[in-house]
Amino acid sequence: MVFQLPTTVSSHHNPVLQPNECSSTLFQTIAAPASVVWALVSDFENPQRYKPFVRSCRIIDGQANQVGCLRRVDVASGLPASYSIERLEILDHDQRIFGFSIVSGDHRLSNYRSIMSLHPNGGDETVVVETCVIDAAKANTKEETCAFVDTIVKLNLRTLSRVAEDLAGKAQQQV
Ligand code: A8S
Repeated sequence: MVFQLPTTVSSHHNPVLQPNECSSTLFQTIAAPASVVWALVSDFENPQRYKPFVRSCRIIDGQANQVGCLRRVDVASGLPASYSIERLEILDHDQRIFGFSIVSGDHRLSNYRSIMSLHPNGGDETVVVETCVIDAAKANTKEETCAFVDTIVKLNLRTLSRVAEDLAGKAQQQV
């Protein structure tokens, strides 16, 4: 089935870019209901549930899962960074839209922000769309920065798919 992005979210996935910014939009189809996928995506306090590089996470400012709160994410060793401070920007439970930005850390990603939207796609299938925008000014080249971010986001989405499908399968067995 060809997926048509609803107009209600199209502006989130077609950002207007400054000359020093790059963006990418990735799609992932998941064989699990949107409610199951949303439970994972919207849990700002626990990105390690589906992000394979995240070692631990804790809320360091504000109330968990309230827009404006900050989390500290510690990542696995072997990566070019060890931690990242991130702000919850959008949490729309009705439209299933989630957004966060990276505000600091010991990495070279400058002004990174990401928006994910979830779309039920018939049956028990969900399409996840993630768009991230990043400032390439301070980092290496635009292409290198984008390729690095793309690799991580792709892996996150693939893991999200596996974890959500696992959860959905287990829920079925209990019926
Ligand atoms: C996300 C997206 C990204 C996370 C990157 C791009 C990161 O957590 C990792 C390595 C880094 O060098 C930067 O959705 C940073 O989490 C895995 C620590 C921010």
